[in-house]
Amino acid sequence: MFIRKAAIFAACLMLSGAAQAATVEVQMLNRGEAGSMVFEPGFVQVQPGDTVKFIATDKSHNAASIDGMIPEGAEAFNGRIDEEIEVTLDIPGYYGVKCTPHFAMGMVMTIAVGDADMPADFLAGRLPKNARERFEAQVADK
Ligand SMILES: [Cu+2]
Repeated sequence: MFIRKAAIFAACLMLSGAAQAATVEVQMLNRGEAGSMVFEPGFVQVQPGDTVKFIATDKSHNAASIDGMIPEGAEAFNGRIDEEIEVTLDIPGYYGVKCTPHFAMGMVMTIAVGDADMPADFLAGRLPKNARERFEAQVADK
C-alpha cells in the first residue's frame, strides 16, 4: 500500500514538473565575476515557456533585447532603467540582451531557449568591442 501511494505521488510530481514553467533570475550588477557592468549569470539556458526575471540588484541598469539578435518571430523587449522585467520566452533560439546605457561597456548576456545549437549568425551583426568580447566568452563552448 505504501509503495503504491509513493508511486502515485512520484507520478504526480513528474506531471506537475512537466507542466510548470521555470523562472530564472538574472542580476544586473555594477561588478560581477566577468568584470564591471554585468548581467549575472551571463549565459542562461531555459526551455520554451520559461521566464527570465531581471533583478535590479544595483541601480541604473535595464534589460533590453538587441535588434537582430533574437529568433525570428520572437517579441522584442525593452525594460526601463531599474525596472525588474519578467520575460517569458516561447520561441526557441538565442537571445542577445543588453543594458542600454552600458552596452558599449559590454553589459550584455545570452539566453538560449531550447536545446538547439547557437545560430551561426548570432554574432554576425555590428557590436561594440566590449560587448562582442563578452558575448564570445558567454558562448565559447556553444
Ligand atoms: Cu547597466
